[in-house]
Amino acid sequence: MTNILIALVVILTIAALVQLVRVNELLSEITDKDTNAVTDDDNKKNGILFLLTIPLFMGFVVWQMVTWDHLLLPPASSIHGAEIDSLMKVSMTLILVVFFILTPMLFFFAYKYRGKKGNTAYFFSHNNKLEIIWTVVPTIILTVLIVYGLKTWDRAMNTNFSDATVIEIYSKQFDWTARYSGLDKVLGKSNYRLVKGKNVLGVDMLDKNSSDDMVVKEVHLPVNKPVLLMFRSRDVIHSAFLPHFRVQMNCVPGLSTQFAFTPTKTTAQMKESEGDDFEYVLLCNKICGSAHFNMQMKFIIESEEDYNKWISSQKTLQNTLTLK
Ligand SMILES: [Cu+2]
Repeated sequence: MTNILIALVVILTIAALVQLVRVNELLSEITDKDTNAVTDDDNKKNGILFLLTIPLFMGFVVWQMVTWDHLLLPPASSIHGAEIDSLMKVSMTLILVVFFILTPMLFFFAYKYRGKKGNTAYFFSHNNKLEIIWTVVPTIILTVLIVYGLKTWDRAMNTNFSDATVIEIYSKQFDWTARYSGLDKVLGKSNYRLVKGKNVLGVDMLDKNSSDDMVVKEVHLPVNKPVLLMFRSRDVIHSAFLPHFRVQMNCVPGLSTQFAFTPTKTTAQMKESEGDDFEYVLLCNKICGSAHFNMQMKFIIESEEDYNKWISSQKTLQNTLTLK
């Protein structure tokens, strides 16, 4: 029923528009005037509308920035994240300065140089000085930004993780599972063919590195210690996203990807500044299916002492898979 009503409204609107055009044509025949001709008066009205757009539009932009500022992420909780934040700040400042100068100019010129009978445009074919300025200035600014961006990217992706805690992050529709590499810091081999019963990650228990691995549903990490996350996917492409640490990496079936970073603030510290219900969370940032929105896992950053207490209370795979 609703669809029929919508179709009816669309048809009637089109019919009304056609009739309006027809009326316009008849009018111009009766009065012998071209009703479509643009007059000075029309140009002036449009020019004033352009002028009014400047305070209204710019005011709306500023209002949005102030009103929705609290929805932005808090400052990064990782070493490389702070550098990414600085890069973002520099880029946004440049963009906003240019935006706030150029946009009012655009609308003001539309008003100032509006059409007027008898007005002709000033003609010049070439200006070397202008061309040099609008080529050289953006080139320098963009080169600086790109080199700065590449260096930040390089430092974020090429960290020293030789003494990092190694954790596998395993994704499937629609949840995450983590596997700690245990005392040997080496993850046991795995194969999707071995996924069966309790062995949800398909860990190869014949590999000697597997026995001390620990499978958990909540990741704990010591603060200020590097961690290396190794991603795997069982079914489709997922994207591991840890917004507070500025970490994101695709999880691709059949391909191993990784990301190393160092958390700098504990969950308790974040609760102090962001409120009691704050939690670090790992989200999926690739629309991977119907329950994609609910694909998340808690990350807890704590003191080394608390972390050691927690990790020593976890069961190894040797205990959970082989004893039964
Ligand atoms: Cu997903």
